[in-house]
Amino acid sequence: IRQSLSEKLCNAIGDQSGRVIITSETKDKANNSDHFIKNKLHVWCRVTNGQWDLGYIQSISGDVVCVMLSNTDVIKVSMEEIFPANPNIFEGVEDLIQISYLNEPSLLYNLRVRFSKDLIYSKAGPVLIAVNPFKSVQIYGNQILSAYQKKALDSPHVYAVADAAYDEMMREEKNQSIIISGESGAGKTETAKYAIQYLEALGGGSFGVENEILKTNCILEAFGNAKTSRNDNSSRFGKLMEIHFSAKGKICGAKLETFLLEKSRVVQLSNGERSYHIFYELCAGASPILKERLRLKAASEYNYLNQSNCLTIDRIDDAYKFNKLMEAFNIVHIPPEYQERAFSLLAAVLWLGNVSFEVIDNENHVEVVADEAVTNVAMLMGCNSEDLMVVLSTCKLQAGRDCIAKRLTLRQATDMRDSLAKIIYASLFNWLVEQINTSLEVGRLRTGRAISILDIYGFESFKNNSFEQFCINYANERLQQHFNRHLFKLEQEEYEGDGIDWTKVEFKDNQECLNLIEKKPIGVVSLLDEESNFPKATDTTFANKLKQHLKTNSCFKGERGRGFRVSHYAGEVLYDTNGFLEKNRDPLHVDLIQLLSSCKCQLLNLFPTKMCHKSLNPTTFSDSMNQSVIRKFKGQLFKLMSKLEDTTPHFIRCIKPNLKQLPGIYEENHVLQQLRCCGVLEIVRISKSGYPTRMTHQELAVRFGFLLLDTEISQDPLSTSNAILKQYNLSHEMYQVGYTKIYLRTGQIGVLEERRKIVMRSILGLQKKFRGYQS
Ligand code: AD9
Ligand code: MG
Repeated sequence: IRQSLSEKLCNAIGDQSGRVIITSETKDKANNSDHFIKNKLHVWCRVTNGQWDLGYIQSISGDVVCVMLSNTDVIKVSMEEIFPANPNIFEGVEDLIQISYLNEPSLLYNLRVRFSKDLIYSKAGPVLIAVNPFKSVQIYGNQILSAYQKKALDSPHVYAVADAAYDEMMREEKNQSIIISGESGAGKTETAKYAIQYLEALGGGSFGVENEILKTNCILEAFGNAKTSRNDNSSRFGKLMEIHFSAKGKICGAKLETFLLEKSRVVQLSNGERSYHIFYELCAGASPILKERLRLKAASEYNYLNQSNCLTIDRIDDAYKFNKLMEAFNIVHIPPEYQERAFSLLAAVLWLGNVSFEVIDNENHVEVVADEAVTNVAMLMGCNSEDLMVVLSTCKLQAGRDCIAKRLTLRQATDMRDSLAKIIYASLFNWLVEQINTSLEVGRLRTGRAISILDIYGFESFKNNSFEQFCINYANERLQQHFNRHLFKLEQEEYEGDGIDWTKVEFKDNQECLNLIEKKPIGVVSLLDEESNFPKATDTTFANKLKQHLKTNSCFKGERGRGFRVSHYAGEVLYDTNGFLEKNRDPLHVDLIQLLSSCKCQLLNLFPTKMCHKSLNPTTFSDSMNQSVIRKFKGQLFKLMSKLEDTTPHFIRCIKPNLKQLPGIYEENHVLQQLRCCGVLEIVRISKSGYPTRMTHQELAVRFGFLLLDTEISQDPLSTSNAILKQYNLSHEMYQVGYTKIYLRTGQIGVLEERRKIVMRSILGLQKKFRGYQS
């Protein structure tokens, strides 16, 4: 059926790659409209609102095609707007490479058909596509999990990806990675959890840590996730979970690495967004005794939380989540007294936001209003409230040998207060990660076997985009390059290097955008650092520098004032440089450090950090050995990428079907944009025409060469391989012979193995007969 339909369509309208081609023959046929209409060619047709509809070609005149749509309307469109549609038997296939006519509407339709049946997973060659269902789907849990484990199920699933990674790790003794990407709200964090769930079930049983890994997620999400306008549970940090396995394949430990937490969220929120979940969970779920001890009020009483007109999330019970968090704390062995210290610090942060200032002179200098807010902060931090008030309203200046105190203006004092809140929160987050790591490290052995699961914050484009979005999108560009390198570049380079016939598949390279960001000496990162080191620089001078130096890069567009645009792989983003310099410098005021080290109990016990050992000479310095935030982040990303390069990657691409975060809605244009930016069509094309199995000539000869006659075994490996393939009667389109390897199309290794088995069986049969004859 497939062949006859193919021939029919190819003759008249399309080529295998999907773009409609009108050959002279088809033009002749077009003139003979009777014939054409009789054939009623089935096509996808782009209708006025940009959507695709199925229809039948009625006639063709020049470049204009008349198509009868499914609702019987007849429209005229240009050739550019139609693509051959696939016969029904290809509807909703598991792997997009099975689609006969590859084009965007066919891919979109195939995923839509699957999505409507709750088949949220599909394959695009080696990549798993996961379309977020935004509802609970009955495809997880022990039964399904064990079916994948027993290989009784093999349809596309995150479990199948985890299973393949595990098998490969055990077989090849090579570290693996599961790299999950997609825009904000596409489902990365959920997918990562299912992958971990599978590995926990597969590798459980010996060391006991396996139950802890998933539980740590609950803690990390409480402290590192928040509601944004894109996702009610948006990760505001990146994480790499490395799970270690013993030689027998049992989980023997895990290590968590996190990347750049969005600190600004603690003090500043956009309308409709929330701060970190933990604040609301604590306010809603703390017991009356704990509330009393923390002087805790309702979330609505705190300025840091009530500024955005959003205190709750639909269908989320913060108090219930708080109880779950307490359970998780116990599972990872955080002792109750430390739990309470952590809660005290959270309450201190909340009360800090309520600390207010009174202007006392014409120059806008302030003093702290001595109310319950400031006394509560001091009590919760374990410091003297007088000292706290001094630190929040003055700064010490070195004048020769003397140190004089200077009053702060309202703006400076507010910044100082917010800065303290951010330090406390970020340190608390880092401390938690340390606690989790200590707990997960039990039994960690250096076996060389590990699977790393990467879940970072997805690509973001808001109405207002600042330094945080810049960092998040930069990380996504790096990840996209890793994806491109493995799926397009390395694969094709291997074909070309080994001298096989190969028509290059073009893909959207994002090198130009990465150059814009990180090229030395002039890229956004280095210009940002340069300006950050220059005391007189402002966000406007920074924006001007960008415009002056980067205008030749095609991914850059300067805007009036402080804005600039970047064409990212996933779309264009307009950034506002307001706050870039300050956030990049991330100054840590000496007075704050001194205050923190004076705190009697909680803080110092919790954070024996490097910050206390630093020289106290300069009045401010940046976090972590004077490195700017972006430089440190860039360093982390480079380290991450080189770590991933040492693993065999398994890619999962999450797709967000609609912006409303609702089930059952499949917005074609939005899905298409995501499929385009990660090059799904091109991946399918490469996989379809590519050669996923490869063996060296030597390997081929050892496994399949036993049938060759001596005369056919040549010194030249190429000729030996050719002789073997001839013996096994493999058709020419199914393989290519390279200088060093033989390249086989999908499924061909199975054909070879099957033929080998038949030959082996008949040889054994002959031997038996021969022996019988002899005896
Ligand atoms: V972000 O970049 O951290 O802002 P993610 O991580 O890509 O984003 P997340 O995993 O948080 O998105 O998914 C968003 C929401 O989609 C979840 O809170 C779930 O409500 C929903 N979701 C995602 N995947 C699934 C799933 N497999 N089944 C059911 C899902 N719901
Ligand atoms: Mg996430």
